[in-house]
Amino acid sequence: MDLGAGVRSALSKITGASVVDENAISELVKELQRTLISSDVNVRLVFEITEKIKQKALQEKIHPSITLKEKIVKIVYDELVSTLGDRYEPEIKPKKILVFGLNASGKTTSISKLARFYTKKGLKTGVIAGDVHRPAAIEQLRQLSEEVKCDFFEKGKISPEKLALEGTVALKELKDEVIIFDSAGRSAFDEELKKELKEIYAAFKPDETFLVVSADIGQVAGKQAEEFSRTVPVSGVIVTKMDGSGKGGGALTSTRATGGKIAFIGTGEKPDDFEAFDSKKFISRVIGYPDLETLLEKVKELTEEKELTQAMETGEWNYTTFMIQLRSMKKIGPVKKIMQLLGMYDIPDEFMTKSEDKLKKFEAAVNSMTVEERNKPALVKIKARQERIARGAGVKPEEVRELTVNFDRVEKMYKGLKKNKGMLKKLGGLDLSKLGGL
Ligand SMILES: Nc1nc2c(ncn2[C@@H]2O[C@H](COP(=O)(O)OP(=O)(O)OP(=O)(O)O)[C@@H](O)[C@H]2O)c(=O)[nH]1
Ligand SMILES: [Mg+2]
Repeated sequence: MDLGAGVRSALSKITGASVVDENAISELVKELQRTLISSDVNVRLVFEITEKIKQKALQEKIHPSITLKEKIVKIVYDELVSTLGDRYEPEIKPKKILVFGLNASGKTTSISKLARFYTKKGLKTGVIAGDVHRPAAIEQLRQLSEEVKCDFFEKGKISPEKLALEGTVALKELKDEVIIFDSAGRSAFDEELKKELKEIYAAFKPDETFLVVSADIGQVAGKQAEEFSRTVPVSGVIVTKMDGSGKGGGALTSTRATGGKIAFIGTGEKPDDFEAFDSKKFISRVIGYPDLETLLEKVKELTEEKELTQAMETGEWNYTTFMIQLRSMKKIGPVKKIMQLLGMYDIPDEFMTKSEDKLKKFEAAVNSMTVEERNKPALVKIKARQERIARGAGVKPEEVRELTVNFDRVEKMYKGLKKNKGMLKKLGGLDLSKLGGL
């Protein structure tokens, strides 16, 4: 049974039970233990995780609008998410990336996936064929780079350090912003591999380094991450073949347990079968609870409500709260009428005519921002950043500029409202959906 099926089956015991008592919780915990151990998660870690779940399930208070069963699903979700760590947020900026790992772990495939990923984010990308030992490797990378439409550099069988230097110069001439080096695999982590890796690292001077491991090695992934990071710094681990292995749980948790960061996961052979690791998204899929989305949505709304009220009260907006605001406005319909009802007549028309299309573009632009940009709206004023965001979102730079103008307006509007406390209260606590028919 794979991790998802096991966790789902364990949870179904709770969600199907007529009463959720200590017995039901013990049953859930036992089944979770079985399924985590069978996906090769370290036994000690399994007991730590399930003990926490048990404690929280028995002790934690719940929000009145959440049922006991929902609470338990949420606790299991939270605990598994926290075991796997934060989401990896790739920095969308020019950089050099070195990729390494043992034989057949999926390095070359992952490089083409990375190239597609950064190209989609609006950065011009090129790859260097650094696996000079296996003749077919160069051809494999050439074909993949054609498929994902990125630049490609090779120079046959010269030393990898020379290749790193010459490749960087050549690809920079082509105006490539992201340069990725494919290194040769070895069947074992031996002295030869260490030496070559160190030399490439010193010559190439990468900004990011990814170790590639295949999910089917389970817990061994953690050991490999540890070994490699003693030779060169490892900024993230790419776990491939998550689609075909029952040991993915072990590969992910052991990587985390040894201090590694999971950067991407590979979920198939095609260039798009790849995602920046997001433990929340991943665990949602594993849990697959039919109403999980609704439940998380409910919890999220409670949190968003809080964030929004906070932004309104402090007048401190960022692009995350701004998008929450725009989305909630979309839900409520004729905003202008409501605003007028509240005595606000001077709302700019562009702000009001948020057609579906524009909202989608704004949303795409916000998604293409880095976390820092979302939190520091001033950064989005910078022209180069606007251009990059636009490329990544597939919108025009003018549209990103328009977004910043709207952002400023909303911020200004709420700063104005802040002076008028009564009005702010009305807006904050207003269930505008009830006014939809105005
Ligand atoms: N199902 C699946 N297959 C994958 C994934 N990633 C890579 N593969 C397959 O794994 C095999 C090895 O991939 P490569 O990218 O050639 O591995 P490598 O690490 O570059 O191999 P060497 O250069 O020989 O060391 C290929 O058949 C890939 O198609 C994945 O996420 N899912
Ligand atoms: Mg390869």
